[in-house]
Amino acid sequence: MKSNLQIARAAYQPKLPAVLKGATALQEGQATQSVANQEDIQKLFPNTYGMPLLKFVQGTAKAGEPLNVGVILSGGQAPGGHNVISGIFDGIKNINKDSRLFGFKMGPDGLINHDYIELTSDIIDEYRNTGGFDIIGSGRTKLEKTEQFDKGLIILKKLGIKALVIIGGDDSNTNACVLAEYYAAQKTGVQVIGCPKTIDGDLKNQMIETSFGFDTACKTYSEMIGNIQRDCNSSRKYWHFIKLMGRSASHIALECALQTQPSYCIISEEVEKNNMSLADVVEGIAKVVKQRADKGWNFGTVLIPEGLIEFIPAVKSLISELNEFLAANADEFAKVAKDSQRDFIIEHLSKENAATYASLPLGVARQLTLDRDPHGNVQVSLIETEKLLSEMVGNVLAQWKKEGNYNGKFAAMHHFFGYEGRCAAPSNFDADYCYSLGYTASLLIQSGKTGYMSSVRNLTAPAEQWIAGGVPITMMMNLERRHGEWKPVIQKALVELDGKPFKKFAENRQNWALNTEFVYPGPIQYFGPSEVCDQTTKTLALEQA
Ligand code: FBP
Repeated sequence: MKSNLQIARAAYQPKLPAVLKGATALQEGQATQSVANQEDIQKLFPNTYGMPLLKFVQGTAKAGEPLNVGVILSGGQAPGGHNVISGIFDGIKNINKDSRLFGFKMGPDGLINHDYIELTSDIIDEYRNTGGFDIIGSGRTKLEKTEQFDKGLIILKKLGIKALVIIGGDDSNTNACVLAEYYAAQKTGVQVIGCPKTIDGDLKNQMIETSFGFDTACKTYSEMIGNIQRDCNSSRKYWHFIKLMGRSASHIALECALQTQPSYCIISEEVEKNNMSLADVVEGIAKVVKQRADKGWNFGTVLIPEGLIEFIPAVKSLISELNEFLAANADEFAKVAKDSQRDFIIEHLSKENAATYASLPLGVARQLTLDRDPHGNVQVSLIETEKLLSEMVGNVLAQWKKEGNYNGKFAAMHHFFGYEGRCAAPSNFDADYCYSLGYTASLLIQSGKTGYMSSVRNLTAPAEQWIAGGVPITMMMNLERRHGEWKPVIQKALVELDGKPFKKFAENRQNWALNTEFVYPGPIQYFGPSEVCDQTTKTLALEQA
């Protein structure tokens, strides 16, 4: 059964850039280069390196051949994935009504294991403008071995698939790039196109203004933070420590801070730049708790980016040595009994890193030695930083109390907002943006392109004026250490400390800390005036201002 909102939402027709509504032609821009390590990246991607930027402009109508297309949802869920798929579907059907779309199930595994479903109009209509990735499911398997590519090719050929669209974040689009290169080198005739997804907001650059899902996820978390702030401003007895998803970059925490004006917000990139220790971070929070207590306010909110721990320089150096050590000594480490693992690690690390490791609370230290995800990332969502920080703040305050420097009350509540927002029904912005990304992907496929990411820009203007095209994925690549080896990967976009969103936050945070200036944004609105329903994130608005 569907709610009335779901029924109304299913009928929503996402907006498209004006240029995509009629016949299009492709305009080629300048040849491109990778963001770093140009020579190495060119050597690794001889067939897909240096391609030009692409932009769709008005063209003349021509009959299109039917296209069979495959699609994969890859990595963490992000609101709007279903609209990318419906955009591809409508795009290829518009090219030729006999075109067909196949969805590979549960991420890249579906391609390797030949587990797929044909996405017909009945299925697509069920999922238009809905959140989640459940239409075909998602997964994090890394596509990197030629056996995987060859197995995938068998099913692609069997289904007559001309192109595969990989909807994913930086790691998954890295997969898309590697696959595009391999299929081009093997002259398979199969194209690969990427679409920029991730709530984390760290897949962005000049040509990709934002990844989809960031808008809806941040608005959903900000609604919940606002509700908590209203609660804590009503009872005035708790400090709420709220951890927010965002594995590496702090874009989500920053955007939520701009939307809700909390008492305190940590930005990991600033912690790293200022070479702060965990104790420094804790002291920063404790000072604000004390300043507010001096005013009689024993309440407030602290926003914590999920990736914080990896940005504390001492911990970062520890993780990088641990990664190398664990990659080289996996078998030996697996044989060590659980209760001896801590000592084993301490014995084998350099003196400085061993000391950092020994100073970490047991749970955090243990998490750092557990399995990485398939892309080599520490699974930071499993580290309870919100509890760790509040406990440490409590200790500092207790000490200050003993010394007669603090006279307040400190009671903490903990929250982790991540999964609550990743499958929310997409905001109008994400519904429109995703649909346009999918539609653009279908046109890139028709134009015979491979190794491109679908790009829709000019996003703070009305959708009519958005610019659609493609950006070579190799342009975003650099080399990074993964699992103890140098690998080509898409460069992550971290929060820029000289960027407008951070500056706006930095100018205001003192005021938000010392004067309760909470904002309660309320829930996402789908129907109503444009200034209520179609606003972009503050991050995007400030970046484009
Ligand atoms: P992507 O980078 O794949 O978009 O995933 C982002 C994310 O939501 C992070 O914010 C979070 O750390 C991670 O996924 C959690 O992953 P999982 O759902 O696999 O536990």
